[in-house]
Amino acid sequence: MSANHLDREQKLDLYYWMRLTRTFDDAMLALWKQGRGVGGTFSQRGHEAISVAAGYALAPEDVAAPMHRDLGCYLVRGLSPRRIFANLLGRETGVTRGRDANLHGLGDLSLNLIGFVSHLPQSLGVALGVAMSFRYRGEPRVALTFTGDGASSAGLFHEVLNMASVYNAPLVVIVENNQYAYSTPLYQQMKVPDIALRAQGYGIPGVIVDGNDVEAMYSVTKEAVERARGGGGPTLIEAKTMRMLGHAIHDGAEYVPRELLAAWEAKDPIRCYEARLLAEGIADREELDEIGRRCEIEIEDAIAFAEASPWPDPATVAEGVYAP
Ligand SMILES: Cc1ncc(C[n+]2csc(CCOP(=O)(O)OP(=O)(O)O)c2C)c(N)n1
Ligand SMILES: [Mg+2]
Repeated sequence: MSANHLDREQKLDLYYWMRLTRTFDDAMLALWKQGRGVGGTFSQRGHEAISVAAGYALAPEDVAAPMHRDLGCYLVRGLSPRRIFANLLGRETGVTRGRDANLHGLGDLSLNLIGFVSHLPQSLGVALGVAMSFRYRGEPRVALTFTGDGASSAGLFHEVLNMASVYNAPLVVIVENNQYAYSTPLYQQMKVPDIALRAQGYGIPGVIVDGNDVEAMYSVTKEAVERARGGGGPTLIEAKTMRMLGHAIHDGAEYVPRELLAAWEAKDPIRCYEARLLAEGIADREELDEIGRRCEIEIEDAIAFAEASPWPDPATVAEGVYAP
């Protein structure tokens, strides 16, 4: 049986984590529209298969450095919806104790999760540092990180992949090619159609995968993770998907052609996986609905917990910083 094989329980797990991510996202956007949010927030719609499968392909001892579309990875790796919602609502019980009310800063080193610092693509340099530390210490562990199509045109992307290649670092870089960087379409910021082509310039594997197909995503990520663990060096994975809503909550994305969105809507990662699970007899409609209900209950509980949580005490503002 191949290392990438998924049994029934694992398939239903992937479905559950994607549904939980979508339920969280829908509830978050609704809260913001009701004026109950704090700060800005980024929709995850369309990215669920990528972030969930990547998180699922890692071993607990591996390290993930997710970005702003990777709520699914944070959830799969063990950050509870309660702590994330409390963070979004700026409460003391959130991951950053009210310091950063966003999908940023969700790091928890006890879960081998590095918080996202917002500047793009800085997570790549951090993840490379983590991977190099594993190499120096001879630990069979892997660092995995994510970046966007836009961020992949920034200088650090090149420096990280080149250095990772030269030093054979156990690093996996996933580019979430969602066709847009803010309002800039891909073709206006690079002249090659596939970001994975860039891997050739570093002498490492560059893999293109359908980012809306959770099992394909799991398979290529798992393969890259195990290659890195076995001393085979880094892999660049380009996951093709579509950002189905605006860049962030404030952005109506009027600049995105409606036909493009309609074409991708038909490839919705969760609905497509549902159809597959049903067709393969992995689950029936009732079981999938039951998973959906579980997700609703968890997210309702997380919101209630976050809204009932205290605001941070201003007297503690200097805690958790290096130079108070
Ligand atoms: C250095 C830096 N410049 C600008 C920004 C503001 N910014 C945040 S996300 C973003 C677009 C990123 O596009 P992409 O890399 O394609 O990721 P996506 O949001 O589409 O997932 C920009 C310009 C930033 N966070 N960091
Ligand atoms: Mg993008």
